[in-house]
Amino acid sequence: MLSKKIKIATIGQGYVGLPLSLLLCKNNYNIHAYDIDENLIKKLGNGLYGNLNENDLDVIELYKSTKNNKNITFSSNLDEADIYIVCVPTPIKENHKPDIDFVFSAIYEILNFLKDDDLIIIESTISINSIKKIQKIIKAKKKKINYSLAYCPERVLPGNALNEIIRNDRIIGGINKKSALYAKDLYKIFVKGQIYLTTIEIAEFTKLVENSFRDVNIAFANEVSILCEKYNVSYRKVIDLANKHPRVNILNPSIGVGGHCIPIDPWFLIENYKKKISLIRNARLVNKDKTKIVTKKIISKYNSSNVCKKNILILGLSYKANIADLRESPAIEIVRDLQRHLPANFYINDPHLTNFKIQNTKFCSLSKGLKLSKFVVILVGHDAYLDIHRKITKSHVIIDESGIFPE
Ligand code: SAJ
Repeated sequence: MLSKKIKIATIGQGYVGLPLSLLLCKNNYNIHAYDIDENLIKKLGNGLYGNLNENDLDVIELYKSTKNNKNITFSSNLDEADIYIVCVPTPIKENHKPDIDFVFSAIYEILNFLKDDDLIIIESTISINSIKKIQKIIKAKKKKINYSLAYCPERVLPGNALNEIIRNDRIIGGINKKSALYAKDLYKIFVKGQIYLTTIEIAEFTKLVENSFRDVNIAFANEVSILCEKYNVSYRKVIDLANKHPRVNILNPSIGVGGHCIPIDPWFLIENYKKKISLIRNARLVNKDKTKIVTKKIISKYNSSNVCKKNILILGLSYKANIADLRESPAIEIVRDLQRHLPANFYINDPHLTNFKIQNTKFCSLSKGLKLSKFVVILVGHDAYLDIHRKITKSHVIIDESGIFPE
């Protein structure tokens, strides 16, 4: 059992870092919750839960119950600790090159405090061999320090964060056995799933392979839907029946793949072999292309439709159903493209979004939108639209790209 005297600094209070800080605090550990975003820290210090997804109600509850706890300090300055956990974003650059500068910056900050026997954990998604680069940075500045370093990639599903942080199995790669075992002691505090210890390289690969697997499988579903539509056959029925086979499990076709992870991590994985590796690269392109195909289809249906086309109602804007997260949302791309091509007023409904604006569009309630617009496009299958077929009239044209509207 890890001593309660240990001080833990979490770096990055996003959808991974904040629940982690709160969980450790709830377990009576002393947490220094650090983020460079001063506004976010002000919010968190003032009882507002920052960037949390409204669907992660359990995280919000946990925040409310821990915010006055003396064991947690929200700060925009890093402080000295015994364990540092890095949970910062790692985007890609324009040319699909991984950008892990935030991780390196975090390491440089940690170096100001690093002492013997400290543990550094990286949870952020990183490219292969990043940990080796981190070791070099540390060696160059603090050659004599005897530290531990582990890679424990996050597996949190936005919209179900707390549950997954606690219940999912975890992979821990250590630069040596001592590092892996120390990190395991930390995760044992709150992880109810299995904890598997391995090498750094295997852990680096595993994280990227998980998300690439999902991307490739979504691409397969998207290609099936494209093919079925060419033959005017219901892809939903085909996939439903194919999935009755005991070894077939096709995912859901969509308007494309959004979020901060799945559209990005395959590029991390194939970073140095883009020309040699075809399936993973092509899956990425299939999923990107699906968004364009959907846009073209909507434009063509709009042009051939006879209903009043003054107003268009778009249902759903987030990157997937039932969350308020807009990162890399294909729906936003589609709306912007439609605006360029169609001479209509755009009304948008998304029950999960407040305070979000797209230029030259109006947000409205579902009932108002249905009153104003006869041409309706469902982009994201939020549960709130499950009974939409009961709310529309014969004068509406529904283009359903979410698979929620009864066939
Ligand atoms: N999607 C489909 N069809 C499907 C399932 C998803 O088109 O059948 C689309 C969604 O609409 C969305 C995108 O894929 O646009 C990604 O959604 P998701 O639910 O598959 O995944 P994320 O990005 O929310 O979270 C993923 C998870 N990874 C895996 O399931 C392998 C999560 O466990 C990771 O922790 C997270 O990435 C991450 O941070 O890496």
